Order: sequence, then C-alpha cells, then structure tokens
Amino acid sequence: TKFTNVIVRKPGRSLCDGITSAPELGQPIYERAVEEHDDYIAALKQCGVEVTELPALEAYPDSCFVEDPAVITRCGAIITNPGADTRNGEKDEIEPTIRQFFDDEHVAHIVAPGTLDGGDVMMVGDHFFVGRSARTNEEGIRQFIEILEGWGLSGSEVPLEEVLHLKTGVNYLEDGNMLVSGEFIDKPDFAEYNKVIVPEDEAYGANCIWVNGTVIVPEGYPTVLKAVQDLGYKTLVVDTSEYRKVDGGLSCLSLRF
Ligand code: CIR
Repeated sequence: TKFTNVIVRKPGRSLCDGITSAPELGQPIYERAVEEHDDYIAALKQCGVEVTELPALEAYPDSCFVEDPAVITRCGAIITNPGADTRNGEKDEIEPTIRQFFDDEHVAHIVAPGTLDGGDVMMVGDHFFVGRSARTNEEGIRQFIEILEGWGLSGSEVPLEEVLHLKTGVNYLEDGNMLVSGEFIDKPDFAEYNKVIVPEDEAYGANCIWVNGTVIVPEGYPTVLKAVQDLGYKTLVVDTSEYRKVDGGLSCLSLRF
C-alpha cells in the first residue's frame, strides 16, 4: 500500500454541536479544533501525500469526519449512506470531490435501506472488515461486499457491541500489525494478525493511522506511542483532543488513497 492523496474537510463552528456520546468532556473549542486540524494536515504532508482541503460546511456539524461518507479502495470509491440522520447529506457534499479522482465506472453507492459509515470499514490489503454497528446495518454491509467483490476485493462483517465505529477500537498498521482494544482483543476475525493490545485507559489511542510507513498517533497515549515505535515505525504525534469530545479520532478526519 502507498497513499498519494488525502481528502480532509475543515471543521466549522458547528462542530460544537457534533454528535457525542461523551457530553461530560465538554464542547469542542472551535479555534483550538482549527489549530489541531492544521497540525493534522502538516503531519499528513510530512508523509508525502497530496492533501485536498475542502471548505467547512456549517450545515453539517460532523462533516470534518470525511471518513464516514465515503470509502476509497485501490479499485474505486464507494459513496456511503451514513447512518446518522444529521450526517446523511454529507454524502452529496463529498461526491463531487471523489469524482475528481475517479470516473463513473469506479464510483459506487450504498443505497437505502442499507446504511454504512466509512468509520466501520478497515482495509487490510484487499480485504475489508466492516463493523455492524448502530450506523452500519446488515443491508449496507451486503451491498458493500457485493461492490467489493465486483472489483475483485473482499469483505467480511464484524459485529460491534460497545464502540461507535469499528476503527474506534481496531486499526491496521500494515505489515501484519494491528492495534486492538476492548471488545476487539479476542475477536476471532483478527486472530491471525500481530495484535498490539491497547490498555483500557488508552483506548482512544487505538485509532492511529499508517501513512506510507509513518504512523500518526494521537497525543497523550504513551503506551500506544511506545508500542508503535517498538514495532519499528516512524511516528508523528498530533493532538486531536477537541475532536475526541465529539467521538472523532485521527482516522475519521481524512480519506487516504
Ligand atoms: C459522529 O458521531 O458521527 C461524529 N461525532 C464522530 C464520527 C467519528 N468518525 C469515525 O469514527 N469514523
């Protein structure tokens, strides 16, 4: 795998009204969120990718989490049908940008009654694990796997019990290495990988991203950082604490392809 492009979207002031399961963390501070976003883009650029930065969309508080309305594979892009009502329209906002990179035969869609959030999709080579969650349903997964198979790729379902999205708790770092936390530690689906177990008190740190040999790790998770460095990866640390307040992690903030 080698990524050449990344798509991000600036947060809007409405980020403060993003969906959250953790209101006790308080609302994101917009100015700080913008700084963190700038640092995130700078880290990506250090990994040798071209970054396409889309403008903020105030009508969609969670629209900076571009990973959810689309999934991009090496064979084509899939526009999803996001499972949260306030986010569903994000798919129409991202599609024109996706079409700048892919022609018609290489753009597919998840359609109602199927729902799917890209945060539930984890790419491991040519196989895609798909979390069945509050956002991603059985029909969405069925359509998704059908599209993948049409492109010579494969997919399989992973039922979730606790976390929002699959990648909230498990992330693939390439080279057989996988960061796993909580409910994913013992799942048979991931038995064949070199699992790095993320301790419960650093669970948010399980959401790291591999970009061309460098792993970007969220700031404040020292056990995770050390484990990733011990695997031999170069690391970059980025603070995403404002996004954490609305359940967002490092991976959600970009589409990498
Ligand atoms: C949401 O609940 O949809 C947003 N507040 C957070 C989305 C995070 N995205 C992701 O994990 N892929």
